[in-house]
Amino acid sequence: MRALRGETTERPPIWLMRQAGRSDPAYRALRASTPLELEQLFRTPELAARISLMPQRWGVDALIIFSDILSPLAPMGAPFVFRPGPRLETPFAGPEDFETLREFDMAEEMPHIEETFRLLRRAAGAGIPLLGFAGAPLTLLAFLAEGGSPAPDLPRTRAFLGQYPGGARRVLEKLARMTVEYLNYQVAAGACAFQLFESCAHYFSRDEYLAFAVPAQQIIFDSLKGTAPGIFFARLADGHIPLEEMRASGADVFSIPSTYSIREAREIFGASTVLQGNLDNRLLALGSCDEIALAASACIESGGCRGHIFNLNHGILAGTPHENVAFLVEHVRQYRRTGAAAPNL
Ligand code: 1CP
Repeated sequence: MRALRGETTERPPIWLMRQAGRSDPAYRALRASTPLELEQLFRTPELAARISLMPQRWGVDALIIFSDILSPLAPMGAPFVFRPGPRLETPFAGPEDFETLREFDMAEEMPHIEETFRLLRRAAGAGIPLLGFAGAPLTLLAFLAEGGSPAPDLPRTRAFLGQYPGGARRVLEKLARMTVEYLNYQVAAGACAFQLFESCAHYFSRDEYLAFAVPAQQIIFDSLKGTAPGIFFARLADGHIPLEEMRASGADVFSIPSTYSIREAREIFGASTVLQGNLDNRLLALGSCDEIALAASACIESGGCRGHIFNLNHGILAGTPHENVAFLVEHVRQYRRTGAAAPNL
């Protein structure tokens, strides 16, 4: 929490995205022991809290709630199932499909979220920050239009945005309002900070991103100002949107790709900006421990232990050896800043 506020820390805190998925043998064993589908698992507080807690054994400094960016779309009338990737039975097409998205009451439809936070806080103890999250509206719209994980050319999403730009703006605003309520609900339930995921950003042109993604992000970060720190993650690295466009979201903290060092990113965002990142997830998957240690130390040095939260460029890749994840967390935990303390931001 001090790093989120831009303060100097002995070492950067570390947490990782999707740590419960794919690479964690404890998670895979729990999945194998329950007949529940993923979407049911998200709605089962005892198990969701147990899964959220699993990364604590590696020594991470924050725990993210086990849920999915697509979860709040179910009570809006668009239930995704995971077989294994996310799938919507009938993908949305025209404005009349998007018109059917309903507003809903968080406490009535998502009580498992509050209960999962409550159980997680009790099990984790008072000292560790809990993180909430949500998907950014344009990313959610792309999942709705494509009916699952979007392919790079986004044919159905582009058709909708191109033919019904006004309708698309209304849908994005509706998704943004829902997301504001959803994140407020998570903060009230115990989230100490939240992350907004614009995971499909790299599939859009710069013009599309500015016209459709940014206004919806702004509604969310503006509305949540003063509640809990908001981290913005946008997957930009393999697209054509410059890093500085992330700033327009109005977030407090930016999670950045590994194409820039933390120091270089500070030149773009401003010296006092709090940044999260950015070890390459491919290096974590494929590198030796020596290579991981070297790159992690360089990343820490670059962040200067001031307003820097250690993370990857994106989530942990499938097939990443569990030992590499444990090694990375331990390496960051063992790091100690040398030299005079950098001034607080
Ligand atoms: O059993 C499994 O294989 C589960 C895989 C899995 C997990 C662990 C999915 C399916 N969702 C989740 C949980 C999840 N999803 C978390 C919880 C925190 C954690 O465990 O660390 C978070 C933060 C997410 C966020 C999420 N879901 C994003 C945004 C982050 C990102 O990857 O950019 C996205 C795009 C999704 C959709 C999703 N969920 C699951 C899959 C396979 C997908 C599609 C991914 C894609 O299309 O790229």
